[in-house]
Amino acid sequence: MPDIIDLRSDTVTKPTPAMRAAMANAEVGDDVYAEDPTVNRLEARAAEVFGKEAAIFVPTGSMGNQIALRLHTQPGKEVVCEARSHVMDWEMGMAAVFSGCQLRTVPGQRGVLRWQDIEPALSTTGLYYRAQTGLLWIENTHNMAGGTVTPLPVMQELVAGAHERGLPIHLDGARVFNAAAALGTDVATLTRGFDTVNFCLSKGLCAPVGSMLVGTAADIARARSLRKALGGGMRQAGVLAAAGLIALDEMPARLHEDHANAQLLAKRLSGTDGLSIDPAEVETNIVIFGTEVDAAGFVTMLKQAGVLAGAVGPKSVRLVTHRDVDAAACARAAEIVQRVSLHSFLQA
Ligand code: TLP
Repeated sequence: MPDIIDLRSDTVTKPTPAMRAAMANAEVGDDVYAEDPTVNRLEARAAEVFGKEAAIFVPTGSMGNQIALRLHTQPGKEVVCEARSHVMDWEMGMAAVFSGCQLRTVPGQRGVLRWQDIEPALSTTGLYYRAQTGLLWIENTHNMAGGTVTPLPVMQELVAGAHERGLPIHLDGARVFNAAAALGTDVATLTRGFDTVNFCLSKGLCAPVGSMLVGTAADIARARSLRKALGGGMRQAGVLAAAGLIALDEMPARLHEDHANAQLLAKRLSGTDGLSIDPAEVETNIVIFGTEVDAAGFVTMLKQAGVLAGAVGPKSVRLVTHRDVDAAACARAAEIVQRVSLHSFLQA
């Protein structure tokens, strides 16, 4: 049996040896009483790194996002987001369930929304017979568009536009460190002005569990009760936060390796019969290519050949690079994808 190359997601990364050691030795307490010193340190550090007043540790990115959505809205409001954003595709309709809101989606250019795309979708006139916009929602990098990056001037334009209209703006920054690495900037600069930012420790940053929501002290204080309402009040969570601190401080510096491996994959796959991919469109660690055959069937064949990938559309397949798959394994994965493509192409 060849080794399996797992490119389904960067969520599959295992904690590093340094993380495991820190977890074993973590100082802990009951975090529902705010008595876990390691969680408290992680929250203080996250706020500092993002230049915000406060932060809260949550079990998942989905929970961080849903807490933010509830913080900024009231039932009956609209949340304007990109058409294929995670909150739309993968968060189980929770905007409606937990916050009583509906999503108004706007297609971006390869996932990137500009103010000119958003403005016509806003409803802020106060008309009594029209649901009003309550929140703007941006995703950077954009997952389903293939890890695309919203550049700094666009981020600034979105913040300015939102605030001019009196609207809060949230960033689903699950992979915001990838965006910052691709742009050669830091996350505090990239997210300046956003009312809240959610980012994940458990994706490319390799922590086993956890995300952070950062924002004002008042919002994060309210977020604590919303987290508890969702069942996210953890007890000796310092064992997780210990890994999170390493994820936050040490792992962003290596993300460019994942980006280089994604380029390697894209370049090797471009020009393969039966596949469509433009390496110039791969900006971070996510590679989405088109297939001529059914994507789910293609993914099954890939699995049999030793590569795990994800079908993200009827004819599109996603590969995500991460720390646990090095350049040699990515090169091997590219060969396998090409072989499977040729096989399915000949069969079709
Ligand atoms: N993304 C996962 C899947 O849910 C699709 C992945 O494998 O990429 N925002 C964004 C942009 C995300 O990509 C994800 C997870 C989340 C939020 C949710 O994070 P978790 O999985 O921690 O709830």
